[in-house]
Amino acid sequence: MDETALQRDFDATIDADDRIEPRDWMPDAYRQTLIRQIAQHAHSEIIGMQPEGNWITRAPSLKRKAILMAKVQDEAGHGLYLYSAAETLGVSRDELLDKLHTGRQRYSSIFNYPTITWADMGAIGWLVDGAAIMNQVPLCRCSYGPYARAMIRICKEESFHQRQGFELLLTLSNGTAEQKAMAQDAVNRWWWPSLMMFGPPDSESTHSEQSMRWGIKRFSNDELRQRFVDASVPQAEILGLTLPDPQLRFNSETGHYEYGDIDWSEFKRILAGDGPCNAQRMAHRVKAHTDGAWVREAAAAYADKRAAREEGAA
Ligand code: FAQ
Repeated sequence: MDETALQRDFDATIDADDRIEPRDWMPDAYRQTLIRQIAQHAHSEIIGMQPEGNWITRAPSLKRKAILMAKVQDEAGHGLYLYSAAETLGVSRDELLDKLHTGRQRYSSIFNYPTITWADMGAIGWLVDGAAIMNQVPLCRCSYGPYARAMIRICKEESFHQRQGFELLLTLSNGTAEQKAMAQDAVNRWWWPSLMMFGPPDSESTHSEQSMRWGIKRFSNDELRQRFVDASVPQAEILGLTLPDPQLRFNSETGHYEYGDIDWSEFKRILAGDGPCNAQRMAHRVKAHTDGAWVREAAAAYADKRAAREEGAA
């Protein structure tokens, strides 16, 4: 088939809301957009282990430690499914990691903030995982099959993460005055960065229009951000905590909560590499990769040995 016919088939698959699979022809721009987004998503999961990993040794009880360890391991698992999904597009994991380590691919802005108290574990679960779910549930219907399928399991796990964060904050909020103040302080610090996770406003989102046409994104950044605000306000009331936005108010005509201005200059600073923890996150990630070289070499040597043994036996 010539390129025009291939493009016609591709367009028909997208229009019919069917899935594109790895062996199907796809336009190069579609492939590159998916590689960018899936890689950025995978990197976010892996870098996202750091802020919470910081508290594993300091969790206040064995139960909380076990929960936090399981959550951080889940994030590693998500990273692995997502790297595998990206590999189906013809890139290698080494290539993707190299791009992360040399600043040629991004990870989510949210993971450049520090986790300074135990309550941050609750705020991350409730708000960061909550925002992640809001953004990722529609990705279960993404037009690219391997990404959509990976998202199904990821969303189930994120849903558990969100509930554990909510429960942690609820416990603190119903605890001593000091514990409640710690929960409130964490929510104050994580609320605005969580809103930024959805990406720039639609008017400045370079990729949204095309990604929505391709069925990669199903909703715009602002639509998902609004859904998140609408879902979070009643949850904050149940928690007995406030959200740090004096302009937050319910508009009975639209049925949505209106919120104050997001500080997009802070978002841009973080994307440019100048957030509170950008340098620390990258240095830690590169060191972990370098320190783990012997594990990768040993695994490869073992696989070679096994393959040679199996070949000999055959
Ligand atoms: N951070 O044109 P758009 C998680 C960049 S997983 C950094 O709107 P797009 C789980 C964007 O890349 C969190 N950069 O872009 C967890 C583009 O840059 P470029 C990650 C951002 O792709 C929880 C430029 O701005 N989730 O949290 C951000 O259409 C707890 C223009 O933006 C995903 O990755 C940002 N927040 O929409 C783990 C979900 N936003 O390449 C551990 C999948 C935008 O032109 C603990 N990704 N940029 O230089 C998506 O849905 C989309 O990629 C968006 C951005 C919505 C993030």
